[in-house]
Amino acid sequence: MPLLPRLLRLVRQEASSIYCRRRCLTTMSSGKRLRVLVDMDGVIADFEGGFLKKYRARYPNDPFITLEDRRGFWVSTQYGQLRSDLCEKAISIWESKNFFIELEPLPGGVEAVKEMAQMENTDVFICTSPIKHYHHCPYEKYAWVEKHLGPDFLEQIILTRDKTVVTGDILIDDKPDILGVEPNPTWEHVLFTACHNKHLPPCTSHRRLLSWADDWRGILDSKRG
Ligand code: UMP
Ligand code: MG
Repeated sequence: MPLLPRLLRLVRQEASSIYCRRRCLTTMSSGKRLRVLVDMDGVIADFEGGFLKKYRARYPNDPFITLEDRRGFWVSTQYGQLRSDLCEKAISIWESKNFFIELEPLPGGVEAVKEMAQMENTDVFICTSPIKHYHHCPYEKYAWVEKHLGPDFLEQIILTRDKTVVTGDILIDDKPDILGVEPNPTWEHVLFTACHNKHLPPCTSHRRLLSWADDWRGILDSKRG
């Protein structure tokens, strides 16, 4: 590698390691840092909108479900109920190359996450589940974060199919039931409203964030010691 890019990389690595050490010292001295886990699909990246657009383009003669009529977290399940062959057709959309990287950001999400990351005593992680068809999805999730949140945010990505084993104070996520091997996750799940969950009855165990225009700052403040 030529000298200048190598030097730039070293400077960036060193800056990042100084930053990590500083954050670690703050945590040890006060223990007051807030750790926020932010989901990607359905929270900052428009999975449902991106799916519907590409599904209709690829299968113009097949029935589809409007976002208004979406019910239940699993798109493939609802399409399978519409007609059994549509389950596989739905899956073929998000298994395709460029599906995840081309998702549009949801309104205000990128700005909110960037603002959160600048807040004092606050650590933000993008906590997202990749699909098991791994050929494109994990790579494209990293590329999406780099494109919309910047290269420094690559440090903040947690790819996991089990979010219950990740520790944090808050998990902002559109999936109503987040289950895994840990029966008592450390985080409070704040349900982010999406087309598939907006009809669910108010649930006493979840606070909701209706959109990024809603009071996310207040929710974070409520968790600070
Ligand atoms: N997903 C499916 N099937 C569906 C809908 C979504 O496999 O019917 C995938 C896409 C994402 C993941 O990779 O589920 C959702 O991730 P989280 O937003 O829960 O992290
Ligand atoms: Mg999600």
